[in-house]
Amino acid sequence: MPNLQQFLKQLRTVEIPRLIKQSVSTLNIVCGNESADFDSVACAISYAYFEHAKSAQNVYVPIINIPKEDLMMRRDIMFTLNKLDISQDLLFFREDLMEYNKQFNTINAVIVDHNELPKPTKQLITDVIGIIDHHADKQLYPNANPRIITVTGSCSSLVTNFWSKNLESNKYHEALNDCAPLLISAGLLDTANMKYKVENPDVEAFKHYGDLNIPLFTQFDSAFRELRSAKDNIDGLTVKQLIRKDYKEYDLIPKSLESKKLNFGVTSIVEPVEELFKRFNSKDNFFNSCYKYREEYDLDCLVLLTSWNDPKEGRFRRELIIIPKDGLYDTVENLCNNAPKLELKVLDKESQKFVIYEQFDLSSSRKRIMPYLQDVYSTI
Ligand SMILES: [Mn+2]
Repeated sequence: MPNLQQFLKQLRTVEIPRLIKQSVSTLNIVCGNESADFDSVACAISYAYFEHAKSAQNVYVPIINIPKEDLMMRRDIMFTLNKLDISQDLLFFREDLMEYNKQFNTINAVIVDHNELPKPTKQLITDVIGIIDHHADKQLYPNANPRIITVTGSCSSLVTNFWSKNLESNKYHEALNDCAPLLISAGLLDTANMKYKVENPDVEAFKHYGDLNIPLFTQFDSAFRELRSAKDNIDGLTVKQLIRKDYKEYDLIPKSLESKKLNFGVTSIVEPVEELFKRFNSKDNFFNSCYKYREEYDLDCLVLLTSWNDPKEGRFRRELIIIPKDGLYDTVENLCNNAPKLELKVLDKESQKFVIYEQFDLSSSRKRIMPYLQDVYSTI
């Protein structure tokens, strides 16, 4: 069996050209979500590799659902890929998916770490044939097989556990040994070194990892420290890169058809806005870049979700910053005013431009905030 690096190389240079040459009409892909965080990348690549371990005839192309140039901002992912000697050129991105969409009649996708196709790729994919995910179930694609949607800290744990049950033991262990650095990294980051949001499937997956002979990753404490500092390193990024580093778009659907559907771009950032103002020279500079981004991506509102450990106060903190476009400021501010669960308190605002809230509900990250705001928007 080829190692992970060889597998990826063969896909691009041998397997996909062979399908095209033989005029095969269907391509199978495994697609992570459009934030392309470590979990999504690890799940997509590992799932495809396990399929190959099951049968060399099974061609599944793992897609990282962002433009290729956006990967370098995810320094945690780059860290582990470097250790595996996998360069960006061996991976598959949204550009590749757009190509395959032209070359194949049908694109069937196993989607991992999400359970609804995101806007940017919806029109590129014919059908969803499998789902493994840990987000709230949108009840779509009832015929997907597998269709596993379970609460876990990390979706990577579900991928590991699924294949442990669906692959012969020796094949499973051989393949796991090769993709475990990806799965372990995702698991450690998603659970803060198995201390946070840990559920039974995570515990089960980490039992599998513990026996592997890859000390760089199975010494979990040191691996987590290195990954975390790589992930939080935002030095040298532009505001646009910072926004795109961990980013998702959402449509908020209104209660009545007279109201407007809102297109939100939502990014998670690891520093408070005060630090970002300093980092990008001034508050004005920073916000001007944000306005520019909102225009470029044609958003109704850009939302920044910051979170950090505040050493002065000795606690974890969150902020939520709304930057609505002209004419929608009142609508979005009203939405936040009707979201008591988030415990928002205004820190600073400039009418018709932005509001900076501190968010005292610390348990809600983007994964919970956005479905909640959707609920609120559909009732006001
Ligand atoms: Mn995830």
